[in-house]
Amino acid sequence: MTVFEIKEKLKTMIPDRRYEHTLGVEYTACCMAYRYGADPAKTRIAALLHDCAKYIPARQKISECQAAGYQPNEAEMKNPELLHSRLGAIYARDKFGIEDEEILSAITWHTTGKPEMSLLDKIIYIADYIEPNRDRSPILGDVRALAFRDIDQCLVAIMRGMMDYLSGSSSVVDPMTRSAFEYYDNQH
Ligand code: DGI
Ligand code: FE
Ligand code: FE
Repeated sequence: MTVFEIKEKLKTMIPDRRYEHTLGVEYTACCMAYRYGADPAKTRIAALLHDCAKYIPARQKISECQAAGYQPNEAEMKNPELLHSRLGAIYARDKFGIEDEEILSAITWHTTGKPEMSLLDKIIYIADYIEPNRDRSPILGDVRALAFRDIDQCLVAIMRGMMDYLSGSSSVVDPMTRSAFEYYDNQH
C-alpha cells in the first residue's frame, strides 16, 4: 500500500480528531527521524498506524489479540485500552500488509515503552506524547525542548511523568511501563 492508500483506509477506522493526532505524530516523528537518522519511510508508516486499533471495543480488543496468539496480561485484562498498541500492530500486519518488524515493534510498544527500545520505538513513543495537538501534560514544554536535544533524556522524562501520573490515579501500572521506566531511569 502507498502512504496515500494507508491514509485513506485509516480515515475509515478512526474519528477525525484521532486522525489529526495521527498526522501530528507523523510529522513530529519524521522530524525526529531526520534529526536522529532513523528511516523516514518506516517512521512515517509506524506513526500513521500506531493508533489504528484505538476505537475497537474493549472485549473485541481482547478477543482479537487472543485470536492472533497474544494472551493479554493482568493489567491489560483490567484495562483493555492498553491493548490498542498490540492490536494496532496486528492490524498493521493483517489489514495493511506491513511485515517490517521494526515498524511492528514501534507500534506494539508505543503506549508502555519497554527496556532496550530501538531508535524507531523511541521516536514513536516520544512523538505520540509531544505532537502539536497535545496540551494536557504539565511537562510538555520541557520534553518538547528535550526531544531534539537528547532523545534518551526526553524518553525518561516522559516515562517519569507517566509513572507520576499513574501513581496519582487508581489505574494499574502495566509491568512493561514499570520495567521500561526502571531501565531508562537507571541509565541516567
Ligand atoms: O493512544 P494515545 O492516547 O495517543 O496515547 P498512548 O498510546 O500513549 O496511551 C495513553 C494512555 O495510556 C494514557 O491515558 C495513559 C495510559 N497508560 C500508559 N501506560 C499505562 C497506562 N495506563 C495504565 N493503566 N497503565 C499503564 O501502565
Ligand atoms: Fe496510542
Ligand atoms: Fe497516539
